[in-house]
Amino acid sequence: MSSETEVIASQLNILSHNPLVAGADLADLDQELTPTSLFFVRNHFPTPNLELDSWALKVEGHAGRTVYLDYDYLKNMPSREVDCLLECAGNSRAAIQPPIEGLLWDHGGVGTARWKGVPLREVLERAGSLDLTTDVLLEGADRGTENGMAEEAAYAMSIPLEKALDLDTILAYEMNGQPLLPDHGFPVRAIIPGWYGMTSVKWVQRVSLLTKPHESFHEADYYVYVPEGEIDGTNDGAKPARVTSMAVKSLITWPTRGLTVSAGAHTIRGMAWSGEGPISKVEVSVDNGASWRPAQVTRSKSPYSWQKWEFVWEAAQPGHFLVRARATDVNGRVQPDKADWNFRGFANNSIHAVPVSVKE
Ligand SMILES: Nc1nc2c(c(=O)[nH]1)N[C@H]1C(S)=C(S)[C@@H](COP(=O)(O)O)O[C@H]1N2
Ligand SMILES: [Mo]
Repeated sequence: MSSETEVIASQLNILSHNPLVAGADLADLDQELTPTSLFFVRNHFPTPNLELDSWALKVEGHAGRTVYLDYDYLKNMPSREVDCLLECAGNSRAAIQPPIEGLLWDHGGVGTARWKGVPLREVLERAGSLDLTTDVLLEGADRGTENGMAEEAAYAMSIPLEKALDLDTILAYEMNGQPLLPDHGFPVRAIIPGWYGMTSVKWVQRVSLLTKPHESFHEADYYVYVPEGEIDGTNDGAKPARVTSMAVKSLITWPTRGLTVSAGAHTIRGMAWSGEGPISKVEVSVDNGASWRPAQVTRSKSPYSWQKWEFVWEAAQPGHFLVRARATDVNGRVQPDKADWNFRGFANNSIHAVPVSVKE
């Protein structure tokens, strides 16, 4: 492990050492901006350690047009700063019944950071005409094989051109005011606001204009919603849908699971977000879902950040309680009691429930 990786790993719960996969404690996720030391890491392959001297971003247009942009060049291009949440599509997977395939994330595979970088659009303009382009490839410098892959390949994802041209889609070189750490994609990573984390490709070394989606293993076979009985896609030939935009979700950061508190007033709190616009309300239930009351939701400066919420609970009676929180976004999407099951357990936004005891 590099010393930077050790620092990151020391404050997170490690699900895998190499490749590093590590998540935060839910109780630590109650700030609008997540400190880098508490920001989850999700690597599919070993972390590449890249040297700036020999690094340049390869930008491929159509008809063989290629340009290379080095780190200094990128840093001198017009920059943009976005506060953006990233959530791993597998976050909250451990809570799913019946069980699913994949790393058992608790709820700590999410965080919000301040990212600074170059709009991807500006980089694409260096690649010449976009006329034929339908999708844009983002390829990482990390490579390997994992379960299900036919051969070794780089981690790579494509995104639709429309998403690539959004001014808030950036190639970031800073996280929370510092150069990226190796595990978060140094020197440059993509930030794709509103989508689950898998397309925010780290260690980006190649950007390419495409005339159809890339269909890498991770894009076409892994980050897809596989229903039961359709696991190899041979049933009717239809491909399972890709995982893209984040579902509406809230998590309770206090109380923590199993806590005992004394009777009296307590402030229940947590964070809420959606990939499709701000949160319009969060409701809390302390009576097993029989009644719901509105929490106070803080407004966020950024449309891609999460929002803090709070609810004062007058816990008069001793006993055992199940605290729940349910978020709704501006488009009217509501967090479900139980999210639809899929083989890899992606996008689990089932209502979070926390058992708490109240003593005299
Ligand atoms: N090159 C590369 N980019 C990647 C990954 C990866 O394994 N390799 N993991 C993706 C996934 S699944 C997620 S959730 C986010 C996590 O970003 P973080 O580790 O900075 O939190 O990075 C994405 N970008
Ligand atoms: Mo992820």
